[in-house]
Amino acid sequence: MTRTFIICKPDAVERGYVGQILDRFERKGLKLVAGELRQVEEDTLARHYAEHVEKPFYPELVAFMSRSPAFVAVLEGPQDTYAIVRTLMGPTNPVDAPPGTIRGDFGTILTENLVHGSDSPESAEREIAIFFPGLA
Ligand code: 3AN
Repeated sequence: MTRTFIICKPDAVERGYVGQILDRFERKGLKLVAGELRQVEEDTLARHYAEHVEKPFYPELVAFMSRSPAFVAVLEGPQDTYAIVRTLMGPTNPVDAPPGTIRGDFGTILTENLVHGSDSPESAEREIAIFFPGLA
């Protein structure tokens, strides 16, 4: 089995889409192995988004991600779970996200794009260790 890390971001919680987002992953055949509604603090975001800390959009990203609780979770599937999740999410920019994907169906804004999913097995391992150290 392989695991990946997801975040239903504050916009998804505020708009009431967490259930529908999890439903898509579960219908696909992925299993929820951990999950919690959690206020994500700035120092945790700096670790999670280490590759973006110097980017011009980082302050806006942190302000958004910490404005209200997010639903953080770990999903499990037989193989390539991170890639399956990324396919269901759609591209980062909702402008490019096709209908049928989470971002394509629910999103219009680049920063407020509803969901995060680890972008590789290595990222999944690193991010699970940050958010669910007991699972690592
Ligand atoms: P993804 O979430 O698709 O893996 P990343 O890791 O490149 O995308 O970006 C992390 C988050 O940062 C995105 N989900 C989005 O909210 C925000 N972001 C990425 N690029 C930009 C950008 N050019 N302008 C504003 N926000 C951005």
